[in-house]
Amino acid sequence: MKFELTTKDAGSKARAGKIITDHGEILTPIFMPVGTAGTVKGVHQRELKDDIKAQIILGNTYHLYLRPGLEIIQQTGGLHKFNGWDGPILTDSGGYQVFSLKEIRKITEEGVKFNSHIDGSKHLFTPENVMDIQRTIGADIIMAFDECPPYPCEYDYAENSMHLTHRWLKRCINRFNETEGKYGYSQALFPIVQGSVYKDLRKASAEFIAEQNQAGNAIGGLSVGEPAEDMYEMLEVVNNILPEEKPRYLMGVGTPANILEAIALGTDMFDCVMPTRNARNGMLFTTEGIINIRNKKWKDDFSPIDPGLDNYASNFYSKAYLKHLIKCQEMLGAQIASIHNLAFYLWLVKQAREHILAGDFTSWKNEMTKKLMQRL
Ligand code: PRF
Repeated sequence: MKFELTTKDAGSKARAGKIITDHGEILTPIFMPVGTAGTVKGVHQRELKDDIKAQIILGNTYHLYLRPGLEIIQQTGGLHKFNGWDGPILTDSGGYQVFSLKEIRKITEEGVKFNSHIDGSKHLFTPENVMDIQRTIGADIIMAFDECPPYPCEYDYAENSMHLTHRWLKRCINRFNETEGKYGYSQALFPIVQGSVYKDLRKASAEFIAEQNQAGNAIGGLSVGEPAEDMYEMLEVVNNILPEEKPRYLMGVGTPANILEAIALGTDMFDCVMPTRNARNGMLFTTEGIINIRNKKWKDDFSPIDPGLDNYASNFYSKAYLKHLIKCQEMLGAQIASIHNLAFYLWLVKQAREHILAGDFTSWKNEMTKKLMQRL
């Protein structure tokens, strides 16, 4: 994997760049649709590619390891072959998912013992086996095994947890370096900064992560319930330390406004379930603001979902029709809404990139933020 920095914005820390993987190029800043179980829920690969114009999608180690399991994925030649998406893929390490299991997990120095949410069976994730599992899944970018502390979190817990994440990272890097990709293309490992909402911990973590000299770096432990201002403050500290010549990935963030602010603070990659999860509940992000499509005001609005986007689904279907589908819990409703919201997120980061290149990013961002968060 390689990263080229194309342009730095004069009025903010925003950057435009290009990530080059063996499965294709990614123009940054970028949003990555979440495909937890090897599928972006409700969206065909052809729609992802041609309608949404996704450049990279996510998969998740925890879910893929439990189902369909590594044997099937290895047998088919990796996740790209299995799901038919031949563009870049990133897998999260499973740590975050395991931690959200709460009652059914135990953290030790060795790793995390957990019970499957599917059948209760017992499993152990360690930094080593999580590297092996991600080698087998075969994503282009794989994530280190980390602990994401909850919010709020006492200083002592956050500090100990950060050191554990750092020790685990060393073990991840050792295993990663001892092994190689199984399917003939290369993989990059991104370490993850932690440290909760404590500036000195974030600084120490970012310094440790930067020293590991991997191809890119990630920022975890944010957007877990803390005020947005705290998240921006942590991002400022961390992005000042993480090397400029490598991509910075903010994990699990966020609203359109969060993403624009994080771009302004020098972040390049994002993922979040928000566009697809909210779509299934009828909440649409549009170029004019937020729509609750279940609201009766849309029942006879036959205008396209969002003529401000140039993709098929957002222009072909009317608001009234989508309201009807969602109201009746028709599968097609969830599909159209998911495609639309993802197309919007991809449009947003593309616009951000174009305004960074054009040199008017900050004024565009300020106008856009006001518009995007208003409810229509
Ligand atoms: N760690 C990992 N994945 C994550 C997070 C994290 O801290 C977050 C936090 N927003 C989302 N996904 N490994």
